[in-house]
Amino acid sequence: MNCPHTAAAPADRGAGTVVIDPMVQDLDGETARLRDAGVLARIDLLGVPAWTVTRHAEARQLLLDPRLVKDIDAWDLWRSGAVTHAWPLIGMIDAGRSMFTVDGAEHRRLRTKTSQALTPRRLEAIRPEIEKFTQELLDALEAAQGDDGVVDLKAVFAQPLPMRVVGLLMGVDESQHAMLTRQYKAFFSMLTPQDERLALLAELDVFYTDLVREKTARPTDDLTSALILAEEGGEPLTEEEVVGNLKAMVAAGHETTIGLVLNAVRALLSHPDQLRKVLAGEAGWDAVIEETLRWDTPTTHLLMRFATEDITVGDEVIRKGEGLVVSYRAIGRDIEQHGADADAFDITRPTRNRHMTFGHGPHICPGAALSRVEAGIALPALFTRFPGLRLAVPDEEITKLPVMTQNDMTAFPVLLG
Ligand code: STR
Repeated sequence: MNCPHTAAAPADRGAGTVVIDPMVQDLDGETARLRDAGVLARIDLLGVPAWTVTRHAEARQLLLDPRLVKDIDAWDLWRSGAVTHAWPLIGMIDAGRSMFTVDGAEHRRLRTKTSQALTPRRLEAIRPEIEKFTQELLDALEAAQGDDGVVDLKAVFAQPLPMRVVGLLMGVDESQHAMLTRQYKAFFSMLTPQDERLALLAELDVFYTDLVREKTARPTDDLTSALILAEEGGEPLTEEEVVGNLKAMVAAGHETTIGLVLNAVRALLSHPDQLRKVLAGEAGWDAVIEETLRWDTPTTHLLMRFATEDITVGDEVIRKGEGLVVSYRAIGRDIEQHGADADAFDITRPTRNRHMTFGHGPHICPGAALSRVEAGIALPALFTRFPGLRLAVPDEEITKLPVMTQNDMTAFPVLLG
């Protein structure tokens, strides 16, 4: 086995190690292998060993366990120098100080304003804007049809919509959206050489720091400005913390919702009986959204947490200093949680709301309600405007991007009908 990033010998990995494929050539096969490897499975991430949890109940428990932390300095492989910035996934963990990387009381301090800004009630205020963006992008879809009628639903619709929404929320000017889309695409792609990835992350840091300084000088009514302004009697966030939160919000807000919208469209087009039910009003769009979140999770693997003590899970022990990934795709397919037909897409499934795709515990996704609002607007608007929407290629020809943590497709060519 090739392990360029650690000194650990392959023999240390154990026989049951599932090697996560950076090219994402067989996501369903890999998910099944993870499930078969156990509740807690050993995985190999580009030569770096870690644990992953593959079951709903145990993940829920671990996500509430204060002995697991986000602080990279709790990772033996990092402290020993075995993992360095040469590892292509380091940017998923060493992402600066933010609500994504800090735990405990400090975490609450970093996160409170963001979660307050993203409650369903507060989001009602921007619903008209999301509807407007959606209509504009539906027009753009129509205009972008090639001579053969084919148009890429990803590039023209599913990708720009979440970027506009998170841009509006955080106060990122539209002139920067194409740059951010390009940078995040390169950040997530495993085809990007690591020196380029580190360079683009440094560029993004400069961009976000400039933005925070500008908002400090001239606050507006966006969430970035709110994060800068101190709570009455409270301690303000530092510049680094505001930058960290802003980075996390833009990265998460734009990448994951693309997956949710596209995966839902794909699931419906490949399950016409279920699409018919929704269009006939026999099932709601909320059912489509929740079942898509469970069945085809936007995040396949969430990196990473570290054990500050030995933690026993069934027959296995996560040793102090070892890393744990949460494999949300495998968790969504957990038979114990969702029944023997967990691999089937079924919007009428009784457990469809009982998924854990947004995580659990203190770090549960603060943008969950926002993504549901976005998908809840985008999906019905798309199928109302284009009731004859269909794939322009056979479903098997849709390819995944070479991204190890997100479930994202290269393109989604459709005919609007
Ligand atoms: C990308 C790089 C960066 O600058 C900041 C962050 C922090 C938030 C992370 C984001 C990352 C990658 C995608 C994540 C997001 C939080 C939610 C999102 C992991 C590392 C998901 O895929 C769930």
